[in-house]
Amino acid sequence: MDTDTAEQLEGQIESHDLKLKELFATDPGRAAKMTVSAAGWTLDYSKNLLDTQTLTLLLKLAEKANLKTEIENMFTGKHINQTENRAVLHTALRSSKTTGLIVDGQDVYADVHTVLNKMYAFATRIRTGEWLGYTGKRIKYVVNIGIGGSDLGPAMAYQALLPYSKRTLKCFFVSNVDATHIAETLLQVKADQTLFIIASKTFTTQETMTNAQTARAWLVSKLGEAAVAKHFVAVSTNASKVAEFGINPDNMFVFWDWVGGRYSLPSAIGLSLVLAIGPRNFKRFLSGYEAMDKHFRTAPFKRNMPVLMALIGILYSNGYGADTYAVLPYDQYLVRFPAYLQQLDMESNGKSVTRDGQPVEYMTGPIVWGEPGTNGQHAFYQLIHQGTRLIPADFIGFCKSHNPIGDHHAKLMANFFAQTEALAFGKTADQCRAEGTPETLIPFKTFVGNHPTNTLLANELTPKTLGALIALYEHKVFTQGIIWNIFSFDQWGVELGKVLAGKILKELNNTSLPLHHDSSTNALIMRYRAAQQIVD
Ligand code: G6Q
Repeated sequence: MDTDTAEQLEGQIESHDLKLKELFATDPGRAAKMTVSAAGWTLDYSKNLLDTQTLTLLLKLAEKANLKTEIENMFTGKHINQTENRAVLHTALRSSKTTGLIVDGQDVYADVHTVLNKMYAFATRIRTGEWLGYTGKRIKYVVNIGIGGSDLGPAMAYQALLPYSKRTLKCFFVSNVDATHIAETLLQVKADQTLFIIASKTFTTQETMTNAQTARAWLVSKLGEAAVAKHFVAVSTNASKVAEFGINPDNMFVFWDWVGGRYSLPSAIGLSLVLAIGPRNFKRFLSGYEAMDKHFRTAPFKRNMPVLMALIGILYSNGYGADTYAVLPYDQYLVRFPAYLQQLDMESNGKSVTRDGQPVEYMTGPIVWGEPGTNGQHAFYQLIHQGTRLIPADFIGFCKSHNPIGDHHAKLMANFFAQTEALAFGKTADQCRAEGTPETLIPFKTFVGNHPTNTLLANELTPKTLGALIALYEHKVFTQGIIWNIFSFDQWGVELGKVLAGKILKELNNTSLPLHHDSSTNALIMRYRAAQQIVD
């Protein structure tokens, strides 16, 4: 990050001490000026601690980081994932272009569309009943077995787009290596009507392969070995491992090493979603992504939604020292969206080394958390309103509901609008007094306000608006990574634990192996080993 500009930003924040109440009072046109629209979404960022000078400095940070060039580098397939020497081309997955992007000798668009067409053809066969299970029954259950990027995206989007899904086809998502996850799922499905999708880029991930083997053994125990071909398909980049598992290569849907796991939902990793919502809706989903991609690539930064959100995030992380931000979707269908964003943001920008391999001297990726409104209001909003920490929040809402029952939606959205108003403007001691609040209670009933929020509003949660929303956050995260001068597309931080777990697994399975860990880890393993001997 350009440290001169960052210092100027800090100075600006200290000397100006912006108050939202004053900013709104002095400029009646503030909301109109600070609202942008793109790809079916409107972002009102006026309730942020921003004035013209602050925004100018933030835009300078983007320019100093050569953001424009870096965006082009990503879209055109330069190897910007340098530590893995890979291009980063998830934007190609949702391009409507069918040819013309040659990267590393590969016609990326053509390959993408070949796989999409294969997914659509397969989904149609399942959905129309042309593809039957081994005993001749229609597929009624889909179990996606994957983890991380091969789970969170499809699980979130399936939930989000339930109103568009074929309700006679129920999808389950198994990720945890804890046997409870697969065991409880298998209790809810029937072997002869279940399709398992083994979703793993590498096809070596411990959790996924363990669950896949358990599912396979379960199916074979019910229907016999010959049934596997009709009930298992794979999504992977690793053809030989898929064949080794016993899945017919015809039933393998490929993707490529330039698709990062957490960016892979619009690739074949979205197969369960295509099965659920059908090819037509999946194409609309991709078109939403594409609309936001175009906006990000072409809009001037001061009207560019992902860039503005990124800069606002940097303002709070680096200027105000905020550790976290909350994502608060006012839509029950988006219940998994915060979890999805946690991976997207925290795995991408949870880095402390610059692209030159030096320790960073400033804060990078924030902690992301959240729950759907209005549930959060009855739980943690207290701390946002009256606690001691600054917690910027993104409020995400829709003008129309998929379930227009009575006045549920009006009530939901009344809360949605009320919360950002209350957070921004608070309630003064005088207002409390005017309501007759006893003097002793005034300190407790006062709201200082000045808590910043973004409001993201769309007409309706549709495949298209969901695609655009995901792309918005992807590009926000990308922009922040560029400004922080970190690599957003690797995830070396997940490796160490995996290696140690492999070693400890051997020690758990073979109790005669000596332990050479620290005294804490040794003692914990010994306690576990001892408990295995105890019979109740
Ligand atoms: C995402 C990460 C990670 C990955 C999982 C699953 O960006 O790379 O979450 O998606 O570890 O990996 P496989 O798809 O290879 O099983």
